[in-house]
Amino acid sequence: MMRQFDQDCIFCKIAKGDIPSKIVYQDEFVTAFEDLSPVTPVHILIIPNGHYRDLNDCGEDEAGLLGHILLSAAKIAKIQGISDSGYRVVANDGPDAGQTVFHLHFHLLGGRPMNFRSQ
Ligand code: IU
Repeated sequence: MMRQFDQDCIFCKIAKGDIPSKIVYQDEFVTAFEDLSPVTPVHILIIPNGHYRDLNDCGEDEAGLLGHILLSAAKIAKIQGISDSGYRVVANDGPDAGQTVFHLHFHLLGGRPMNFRSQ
């Protein structure tokens, strides 16, 4: 069962289309849009359409949804032309990771070489 819309959440509004964004992929379960402050040439955010705060807010019921998000990341990477050059999928969960928006999201990063230990 998909979680409900949170009227105070900016990413819920983006998924619903109430706030404009550059959506690059959308289906029944997820929405993917360009990050407003990209750190790499390709920087897409992939979010579940339902509201989950972070990974801690997910349980076994979300196993399928989380798998779908990762498969969507691979699909979007292909659409963006970074499948072969490579890409990173990152979730910042909680304060030490620097999470700033509390609607679960995965960063799809690519288009240039990245160093895991410096960023
Ligand atoms: P976080 O650190 O994983 O929580 O990053 C949130 C990201 O959401 C960050 O890269 C922002 O640039 C991005 N973002 C956005 O693209 N559009 C928005 O309206 C808001 C944040 I608020």
